[in-house]
Amino acid sequence: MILPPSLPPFLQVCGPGKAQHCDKNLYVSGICYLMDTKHHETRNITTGYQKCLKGNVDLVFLFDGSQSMSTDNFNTIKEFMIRVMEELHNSTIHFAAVQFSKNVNVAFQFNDYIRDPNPQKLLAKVEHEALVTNTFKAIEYVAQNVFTSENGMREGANKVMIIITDGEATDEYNNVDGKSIRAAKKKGILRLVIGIGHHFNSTESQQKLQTIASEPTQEFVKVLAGFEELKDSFNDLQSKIYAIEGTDVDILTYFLFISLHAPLTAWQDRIVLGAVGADNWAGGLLEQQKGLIGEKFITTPSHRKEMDGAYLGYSLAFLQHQKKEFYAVGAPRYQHVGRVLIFGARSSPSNWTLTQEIEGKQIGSYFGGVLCSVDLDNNNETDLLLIGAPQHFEDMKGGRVYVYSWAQVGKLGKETGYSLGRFGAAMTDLADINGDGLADVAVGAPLEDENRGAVYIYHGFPSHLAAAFRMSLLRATESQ
Ligand SMILES: [Ca+2]
Ligand SMILES: [Ca+2]
Repeated sequence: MILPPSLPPFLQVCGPGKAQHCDKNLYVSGICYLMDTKHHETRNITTGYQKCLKGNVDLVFLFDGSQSMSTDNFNTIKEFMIRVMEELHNSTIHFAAVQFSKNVNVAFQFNDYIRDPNPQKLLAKVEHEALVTNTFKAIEYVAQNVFTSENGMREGANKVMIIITDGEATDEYNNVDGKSIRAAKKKGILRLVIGIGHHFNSTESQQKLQTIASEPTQEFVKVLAGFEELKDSFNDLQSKIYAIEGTDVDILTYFLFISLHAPLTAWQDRIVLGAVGADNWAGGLLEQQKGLIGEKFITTPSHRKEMDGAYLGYSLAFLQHQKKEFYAVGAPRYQHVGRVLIFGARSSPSNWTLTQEIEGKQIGSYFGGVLCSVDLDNNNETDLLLIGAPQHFEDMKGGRVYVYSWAQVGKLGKETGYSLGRFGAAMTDLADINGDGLADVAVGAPLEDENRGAVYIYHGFPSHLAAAFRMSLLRATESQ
């Protein structure tokens, strides 16, 4: 449970670990409740929650059986399809599968699946054709001859074609004036493309994949470096399929996870939540807007591959500079070194634009895992942003805090060294504790002194923080 700053006159209580069941799958989507002054629940926020399994999906695997693929890799594709069907067997999804190479070979139709939905049996007789890559011919064939009611397609079902290939099409002549793709579009078939292997290293070859995928193509083309990665792409595919089930085919939404570490806070009339699991753990922020109606997802301008697994939204701080508002958002696993992204409000308060990125320096340091904004002179202008990298390690010192002051990034001073102290794992701006009118800051190092922990106090100056003095928590307790 998290008790974040509240939106008067409410009390917010959040359970970021609240899970949602979809079939046999569990999604940690989280939930927040708003309580009134008598602690009655007035409403709940289940942001990012999606109802599951609202509509039928008829899904065809159109898989490559060309010569360029080894038998092992061909079998990896078969195993992938079997896994998808097994995991999703207790759903409203029906499957068919078609191999393409020189010819189009239907492995099984929807009717076959309906009669006996046993993936192992259905794919048992599939043999690797190992000839050319007639992708366009196959797409047109499937649109016209597999997505038919005679073969078991259901009226009104969402139609999905998953095209798995390791090379570019060798039959452009089968797509004159886009006729092959047009046949699929005419039937309203959503095309997801998985391109595997070194053939797709170049931008040009990736662009060719985009010509067969649905739009927006960045959402419907997935390029994997090798066949091994196919095994790990089930969750991503599943979330895309589930998103399709309840929506128009051209709208692709995200499953949003609010992790146990997700920050949540309220400013003015907004509630902002970290959603680190969104979009393949790239993460992002969810902003519940004024009056708590509607929500906005804030992330990098377009999905960038290097954001996968970055955990954006793990930490969050609100900044004000020259009367403008900013969100500083931590992505501590960004490319393993961590990064802080700063989003600024442009034109209207809810139109957020990425304005700056502050890079971590050391692999595994969890740079940006903790953030703290400091207004030294209490004039509603943020003077410093403290960025914790609690697992930074250098010169036998464990943990480091960087000080960002709009123009530059410096380091917070600390003399003593405890290699595993995790200095910077917790930070907060305090009230003015020494009576000079300037805010002071506390930084925790919870594992110092053989896990006894210590707090460092930094007194505020007009534009910086002074050198620290250390307070051992254990001694503080003993002296009571
Ligand atoms: Ca200030
Ligand atoms: Ca002070």
